[in-house]
Amino acid sequence: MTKRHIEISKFLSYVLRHEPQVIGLALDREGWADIAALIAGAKKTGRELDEALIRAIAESSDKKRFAISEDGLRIRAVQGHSTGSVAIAYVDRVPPEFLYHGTATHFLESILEEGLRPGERQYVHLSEDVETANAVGQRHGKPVVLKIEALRMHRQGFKFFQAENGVWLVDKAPETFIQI
Ligand code: HQG
Repeated sequence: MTKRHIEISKFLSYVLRHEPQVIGLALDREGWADIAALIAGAKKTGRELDEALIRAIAESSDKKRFAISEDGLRIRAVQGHSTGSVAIAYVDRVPPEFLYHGTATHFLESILEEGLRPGERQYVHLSEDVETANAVGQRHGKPVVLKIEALRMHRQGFKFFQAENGVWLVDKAPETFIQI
């Protein structure tokens, strides 16, 4: 990934997860955007993209953030959405006994009081390994990894989903299921 690739990857995350309207892009309920429309919209903001570049970024994305449709015409972010126009019909799955959530120490007090909330996004994001969670936490400050009793939550009726890239999603995680 070159610096330019990273910058474009962030731009793709922004329009495919959060603000498609800033480039006049339409996402369907499953989050798919027409690649030709994405290229045309990006051009209006001064970004010269092409199909090969978009494909290269999707394929080299460290977290496999994006998926390209089988016919090669559409692209979507596989998770991380905040836009209300997208409601991906994830299939619910039985989670492993524990999942991890990386956050920053300055959020701890509030999290231990009210549990994990999705914030701007549609879901709380969890990972299967501590390393990933730690990296996610670092984005916000001094990282701390929380251990979530996912299977116990599931047994009590919470639905868990897993995106194509392995990230686990849940509506919320009450404090009683959180260990530091
Ligand atoms: C925190 C990245 C106070 C939460 C990553 C987090 C991830 C609370 C922040 C994906 C809280 C929200 C998502 C509460 C939660 N009180 N703070 N009750 N409940 N929080 O960015 O999980 O690289 O929306 O702990 O890999 O950090 O973009 O969520 O610190 O999978 O592909 O509120 O984004 O993926 O922050 O990150 P975010 P996140 P990408």
